[in-house]
Amino acid sequence: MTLHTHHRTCNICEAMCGLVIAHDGRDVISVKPDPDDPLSRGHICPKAVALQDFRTDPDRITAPLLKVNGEFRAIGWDEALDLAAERLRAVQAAHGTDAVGVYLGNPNAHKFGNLLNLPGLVKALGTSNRYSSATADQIPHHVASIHMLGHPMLMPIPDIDRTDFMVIVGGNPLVSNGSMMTAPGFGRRIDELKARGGRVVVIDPRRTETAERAGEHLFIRPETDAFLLLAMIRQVFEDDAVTLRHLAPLVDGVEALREAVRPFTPELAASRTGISAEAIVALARDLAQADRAVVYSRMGASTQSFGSLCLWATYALNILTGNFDREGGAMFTTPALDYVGMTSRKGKTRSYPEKRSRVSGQPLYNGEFPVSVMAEEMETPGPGQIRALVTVAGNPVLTAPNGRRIERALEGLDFIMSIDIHVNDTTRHADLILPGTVALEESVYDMVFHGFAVRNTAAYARPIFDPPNGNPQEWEVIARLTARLTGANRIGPSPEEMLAGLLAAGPHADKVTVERLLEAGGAVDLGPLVPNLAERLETPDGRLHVAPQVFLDDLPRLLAFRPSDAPFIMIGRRQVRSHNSWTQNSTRLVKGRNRCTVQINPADAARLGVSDDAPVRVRSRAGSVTMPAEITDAMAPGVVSIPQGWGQRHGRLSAATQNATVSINDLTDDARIDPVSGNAAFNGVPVEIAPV
Ligand SMILES: Nc1nc2c(c(=O)[nH]1)N[C@H]1C(S)=C(S)[C@@H](COP(=O)(O)OP(=O)(O)OC[C@H]3O[C@@H](n4cnc5c(=O)[nH]c(N)nc54)[C@H](O)[C@@H]3O)O[C@H]1N2
Ligand SMILES: Nc1nc2c(c(=O)[nH]1)N[C@H]1C(S)=C(S)[C@@H](COP(=O)(O)OP(=O)(O)OC[C@H]3O[C@@H](n4cnc5c(=O)[nH]c(N)nc54)[C@H](O)[C@@H]3O)O[C@H]1N2
Ligand code: SF4
Ligand SMILES: [Mo]
Repeated sequence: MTLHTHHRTCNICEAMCGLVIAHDGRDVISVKPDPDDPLSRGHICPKAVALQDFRTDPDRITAPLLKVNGEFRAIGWDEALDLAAERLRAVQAAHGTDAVGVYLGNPNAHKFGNLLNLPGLVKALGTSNRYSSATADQIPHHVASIHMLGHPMLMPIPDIDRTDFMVIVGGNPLVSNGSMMTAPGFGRRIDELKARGGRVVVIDPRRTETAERAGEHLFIRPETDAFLLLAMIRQVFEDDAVTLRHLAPLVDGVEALREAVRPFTPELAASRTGISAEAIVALARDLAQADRAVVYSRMGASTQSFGSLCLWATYALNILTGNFDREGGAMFTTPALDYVGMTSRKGKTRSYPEKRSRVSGQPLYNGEFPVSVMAEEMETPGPGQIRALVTVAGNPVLTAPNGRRIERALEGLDFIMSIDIHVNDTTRHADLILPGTVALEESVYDMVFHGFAVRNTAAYARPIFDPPNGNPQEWEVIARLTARLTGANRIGPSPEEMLAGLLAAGPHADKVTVERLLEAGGAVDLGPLVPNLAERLETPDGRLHVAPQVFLDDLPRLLAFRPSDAPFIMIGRRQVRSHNSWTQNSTRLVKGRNRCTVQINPADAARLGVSDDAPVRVRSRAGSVTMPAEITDAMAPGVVSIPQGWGQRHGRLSAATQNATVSINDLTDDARIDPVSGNAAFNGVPVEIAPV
């Protein structure tokens, strides 16, 4: 047996950990962290070891499956691709191009072959009914970037390795390994920050793993973060502590911002957030006085009713305190494959939102509608109604708000086709499933997350194994389907050829080529983030906008906010040993106790007469579930937390967990959105709880 050593980036989550994989050409022998990786520095999590399980998963789809009389049966590739193109075109011929909807799931963001080929497929379909996990997850970030910086993907990234003071609002990077902030080994990064004499303060209705490690935590009532952030901005003005530094010549709107935040006194914020006015003032002062500081907001701040206001206020705080585009603050990457540069909007005036949805008029940004409107767009008759759906690596029945409604809507469609590795709660409704390929069968270059990383690096690796059954790689499935739709007689260049061209056009073309990355084995270091906003800024007028009207217009809605009188407010959480809805088939990840519990504060549990591990019924406007309670003082009183990603109801995907789990999205409500972005408010759901 010959042992081979293979370096590659793990592409399950955004952290991009460097792996060293030993294999014999047939099987993986070991998966170890790469201590020399300049970004992950020897960090991995348990999911990396499971990469081999996704390949050998006995429940994986390994041939195209066609549903005949309610049962899936394997068919050949040519038949499958012809049929897919024929059926999709037939629906469009009968009902118009928008009658085909497209949903692109989260794994696509991590698969560069898909990222390079999906735009062609979407263009061939020509539909405006487009959705993705990104429109479940992060529209407020894009909306803030569009209106303030001019480009949806130009993201301010916390320079955690050089900051002295970090405020984390609604993110749990110790578990998630960071999002819109690729920062593998976050725990070590917190420890190093503290060892430099710095501080990390976590704002969260749950005392999270990150809060424990940081050592400083403030409980906040769900969905009230905008009050806190705007009161902090007000305090910075009040203290005359605004310092724009090198950005002063670029910034517009400071006076408008000062006016806009006037009503947000520390006292008002205290009454809404549950954090004392003194603590709010102190937090603002500590932030303004720290030499290098940064505020970072994620899921808890963005997937809630005031998500856009939270992200705007987060950017604004970093700008006003002189921490934008500056070492130790919020900075901008210079990735070797520069997606922002490739899709530059400099000098182009556009109006936003680009469009509004047909049924409820929700905004469209970046060419994709919020997933919160997907069900109504399938259910509501009329021109433009979705009558057929294409999903690629997605599972909206478990991951979109009010997933049961999506499931019912799927049952009414004329045709569904999916590219996936599993029959899951969504693809089981498909008429046709084309098998995708998994990480170790594909080459890997991270097109998206280098753009969000706390350090500039680049890495590329080729596949280790061939796909099963002589199947094509997933990018090729997408390309071949596209060719069937357009009538082209050949497919375009391979992802590797495209990558070579894109790297050659990027800012590190002298150092980073496909050959050099292959030679290097692991990741190549391109250094820490550097101040570059003056060149990166993409607004049509070349200015940095700190008070765009779209956010100011939403402030009356915030001021009108009153705490819900529901007995409990539900929020979500992530867990180290699962990734969204699809890693639950790896026994090594799911074994052990049932982690799908509703966490509840001891005083609340006592009041309800609920004991630890006892089943409770959780009910919302959208639905109800029964699950075990987990009593913990990590929860703020009146708030309960349910993990996302569970509730697999079909096939071995559910059996493998050995436990009856529930989907949080049976409870979330597609009517609860942030109207500025249309993003679902997954957090802050009013619920009732009763023992069963
Ligand atoms: N309540 C609540 N809901 C949430 C969230 C939350 O925090 N709370 N989080 C939201 C967020 S941030 C996200 S990103 C979304 C995720 O939402 P989705 O993208 O819809 O869900 P995933 O679980 O990532 O599903 C991915 C699907 O891809 C398939 N898959 C995995 N790997 C591959 C592959 O290599 N190729 C192919 N073709 N298929 C593959 C899996 O079988 C799975 O069916 O969920 C959102 N939903
Ligand atoms: N292990 C693991 N890692 C993952 C994933 C996974 O499923 N598993 N998913 C990946 C994906 S797709 C994403 S998008 C990222 C997400 O990365 P994160 O945003 O870091 O992930 P979450 O754990 O959802 O963190 C959200 C936090 O917000 C808190 N919260 C809820 N509501 C509120 C509120 O109103 N205000 C405040 N201040 N906080 C609130 C929750 O208690 C929780 O701690 O993680 C990625 N990494
Ligand atoms: S943290 Fe993310 S990238 Fe790193 S090993 Fe785990 S799943 Fe892979
Ligand atoms: Mo996500």
